[in-house]
Amino acid sequence: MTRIVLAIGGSDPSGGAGVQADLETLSDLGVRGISAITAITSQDEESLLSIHPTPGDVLTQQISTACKGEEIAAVKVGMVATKANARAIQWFLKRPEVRNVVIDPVLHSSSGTPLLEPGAFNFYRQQLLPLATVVTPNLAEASALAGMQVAGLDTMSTAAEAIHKELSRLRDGIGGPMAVIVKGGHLEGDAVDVLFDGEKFHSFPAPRIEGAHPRGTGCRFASAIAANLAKGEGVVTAVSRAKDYLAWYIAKAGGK
Ligand code: PXL
Repeated sequence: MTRIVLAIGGSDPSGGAGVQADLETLSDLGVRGISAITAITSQDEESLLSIHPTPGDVLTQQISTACKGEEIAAVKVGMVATKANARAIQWFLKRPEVRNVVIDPVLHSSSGTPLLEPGAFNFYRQQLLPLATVVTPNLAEASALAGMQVAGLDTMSTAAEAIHKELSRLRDGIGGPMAVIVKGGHLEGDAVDVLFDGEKFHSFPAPRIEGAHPRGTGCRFASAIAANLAKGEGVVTAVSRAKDYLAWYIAKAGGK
């Protein structure tokens, strides 16, 4: 049976990032992707021209209709855009049957444009993120979430533990394992990611692939984790295989 993964995020018409990249990844990994759009963006490799958020009730309708009668094996959340959307997603993630939730805490585009309205940050962090099974901040997002400068392996571990601690405290009766993985893709040298699952640290080193810097690697990484969780893999295996997928994707995009 083909597993179904719901991708919630922004539309990127160029297909480099956003829900289009999510659906491509899910298809590559042999699961069926369904989707709900939080914002319509106009962008390509060079620039982000506009962002038009979806009203919260329209997002709720999309999620309800996409999931009607379906068994959802995993959910991936990317760009959320507004507080109204964060509320709509929170409502959905609190359903008892929802499991395997991967949240990529997208705060800014690669060019620095906010992809979450600043007034929504506290709600997002306190009400939405604790509903995740896996959270995948990059260095800048980990810095914002942990309230510290994250710039190397030591600080990545400290931040992963601090974010995990805060989210565990806020989980308020939500069971099941939770992991925070801080992505080191923007560091010099090897692309090492650091995961903390509440008990142990795991590091995922990967040689840097020179020559290619495709957009949307964060979207694809989180979607690949969601696809692997949907197939029944544990978190560490799901992340490790998502790294393999990303290496393949970056090499295909022109890396060496
Ligand atoms: O990679 C973050 C991201 C997520 N979702 C959308 C985006 C971007 C980055 O530009 O445009 C829609």
